[in-house]
Amino acid sequence: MDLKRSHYIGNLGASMKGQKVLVGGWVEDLRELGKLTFLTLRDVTGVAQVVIAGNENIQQIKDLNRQSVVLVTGTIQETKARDFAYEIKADKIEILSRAVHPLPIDPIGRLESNIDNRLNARALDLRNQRVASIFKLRHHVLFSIRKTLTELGFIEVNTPKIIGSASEGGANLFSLKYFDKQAYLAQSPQLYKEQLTIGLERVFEIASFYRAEKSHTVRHLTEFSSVDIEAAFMDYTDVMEVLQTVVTNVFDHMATNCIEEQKTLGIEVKKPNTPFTRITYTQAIAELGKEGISLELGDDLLDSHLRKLGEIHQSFYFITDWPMKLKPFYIHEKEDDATLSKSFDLQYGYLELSSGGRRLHDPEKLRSRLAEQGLNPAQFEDHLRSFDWGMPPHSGWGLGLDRLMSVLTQIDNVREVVLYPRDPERLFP
Ligand code: AMO
Repeated sequence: MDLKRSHYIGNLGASMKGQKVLVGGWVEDLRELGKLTFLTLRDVTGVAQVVIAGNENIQQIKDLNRQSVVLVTGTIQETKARDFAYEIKADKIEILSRAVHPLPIDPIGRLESNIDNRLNARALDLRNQRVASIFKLRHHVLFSIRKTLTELGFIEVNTPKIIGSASEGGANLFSLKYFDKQAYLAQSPQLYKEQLTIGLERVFEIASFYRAEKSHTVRHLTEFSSVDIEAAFMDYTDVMEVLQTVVTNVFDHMATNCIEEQKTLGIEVKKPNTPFTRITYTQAIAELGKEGISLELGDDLLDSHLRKLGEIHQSFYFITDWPMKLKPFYIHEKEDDATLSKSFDLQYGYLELSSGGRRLHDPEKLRSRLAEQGLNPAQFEDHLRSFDWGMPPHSGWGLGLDRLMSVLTQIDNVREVVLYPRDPERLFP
């Protein structure tokens, strides 16, 4: 049996009339019409109509279920079908794999399935073109982000996910037994990416990170994908520029490379205006005050507050200069007001997409900040050591890829844009 296909379906066309082809894929539909059977065949690039005549061939596919895998040898010919520009007249059909019915979901989407059933049968769910388009888009987004950061001089790195002590403080850590030791799953590459600036200056990582948060929202997962950068000799405003470029380049890339996917998803991405609006935390508090939400300086912005701000600022915007007390130990204070920090969040409406800032690079300051936040500096000694080896001033950010995908696809639930999402309830498949 020859498994080599001569073409992807996406590369076939009406201009190839008379040409012999060998195509393979999944049976999307099968209809008998008099002496002919029409088979709709889909591969990852597209869909084609196959016409089957002749007793032997028809007999062979008589009990064939949809979503079975077949190889078709045939000839391109004109068609009368409205939905197709050509059809393939089958000479030979080989059944490679039979789908067992009933299937757990209808991947074509004629019968609506709820998200839980779909995620339980995720591999099959991907046969739905809408779902497949999300992940084709995701691939393009990753490609664009890698391209932009590489062009800006960032080097892609891989840091450990099994770690011996917390990177972001003690809360929300998954712990695991590491032989006879205690280990944790990394919450972020924060400490590693900072250390790497002393040798590589500009680094980025795209990876999964883990948070043991029992959050049941459409934007939280226990395993999420993060794009992280860290850059020596950059201040927080410089890395905000980098973030804006990364995001707007994704829009440009999608506009030229993801036209089909946008059509399938029924969306049309529009490049956001630049520069992204910047408001300080203090301004945000004032804006909320005008809306009748009175907050003290220093209060955190809760979901309801961010929703109100999201009504005022509907696209991408930065909230900068957060109070130091709301920020992690590694964030640098502002020179002119030590109660405020050189930090920012990138928002899309109510949704926080990224946070970042300038980091402390003075080990003594870092030690006292750890202690102030109730963390034990002794547990960070491996990290603090590197600050004695020539630590440059540096800044960076972490961007939630799943949340960005949810913005780009205009799909609220991050579970839809992650292949096998993990949340407090979901550990399988
Ligand atoms: P932070 O904790 O704000 O910052 O995370 C950065 C971004 O990651 C995404 N994110 C999540 N997405 C889905 N589910 C989650 N549970 C989840 N947690 C976080 C968000 C968020 O904005 N080390 C810093 C970044 C830095 O300063 O470089 C950090 O981890 O989009």
